[in-house]
Amino acid sequence: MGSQALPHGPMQTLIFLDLEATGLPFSQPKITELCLLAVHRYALLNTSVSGGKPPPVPKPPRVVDKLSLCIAPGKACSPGASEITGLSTAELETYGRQRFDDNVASLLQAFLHRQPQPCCLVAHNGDRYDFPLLQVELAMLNVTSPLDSTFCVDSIAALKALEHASSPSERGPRKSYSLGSIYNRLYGQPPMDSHTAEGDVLALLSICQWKPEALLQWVDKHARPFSTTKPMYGIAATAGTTSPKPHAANGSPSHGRGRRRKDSPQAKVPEASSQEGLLAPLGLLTFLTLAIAILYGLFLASPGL
Ligand code: DCM
Ligand code: MG
Repeated sequence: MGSQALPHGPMQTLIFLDLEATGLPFSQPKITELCLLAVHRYALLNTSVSGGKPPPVPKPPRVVDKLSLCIAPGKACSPGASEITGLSTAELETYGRQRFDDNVASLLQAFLHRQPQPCCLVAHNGDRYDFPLLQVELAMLNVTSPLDSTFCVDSIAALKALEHASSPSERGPRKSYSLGSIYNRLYGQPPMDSHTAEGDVLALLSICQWKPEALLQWVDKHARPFSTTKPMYGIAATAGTTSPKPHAANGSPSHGRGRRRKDSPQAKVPEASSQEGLLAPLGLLTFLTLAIAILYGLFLASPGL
């Protein structure tokens, strides 16, 4: 592909990302763990792709940067989330893990600044889950987003395109594009340490190493600015002191993995403000009517008439 045509140029660093959180069915998840794995595009291209059916799981590049943090979410984990992630709010607090605070933003900033630019975050189902969730956690802080000049792509879309290109005429039952299913399809075995942020990030790296050249071409073409990501939910209800960001209330926030709840407190925000908008002109109209009535009364009572 002609990378010269790209407005941002080829992505120099891919940062594989995975978040664990307090979980469904709660509508406003909070992050319990995050892992970022930064890989230079040439390190990814240098993957030795061996034959075999199924091929062996590729070795991860030797030169990578990794940031993995456990985070106290400040609310309960759903039993299901605790079960699959092995994380509970009580344990995270007992072991002194801190909230998603300004220090996390600074760590992200420092981590990103160490990478050759431009950088692109890659997350599986990132468009619907990881990116909006990370965006809302960052929006709750009083800091400039460390991800303002970073790009992002969803690896589900990438792997769909790559698998389709590799066997375009394949027919059969609808395939699952979950991380575990793709991994199993490509390498004939389940990934290790599923639902830990680091385990999922390593599995994601492995599926992206399946066809590194095609993957990078796809990423360069589809990378979008992270700043275009809408927060997963409005922040007024959760962050008492933080004022809501306009795009959180006006956008169409999604909740959890593909779920939407129309009865969330955020959905009521625009209704409330439109009522307030009506009250002001009504008050003015009442005041003017009264003023005219008084003036008319004075006019009639005036002795000169
Ligand atoms: N999650 C959940 N129930 C599931 C799958 C996921 O509650 N069946 C939530 C909790 C996980 C988060 O989504 O921490 C991220 O999912 P994953 O571990 O697949 O990255
Ligand atoms: Mg995960």
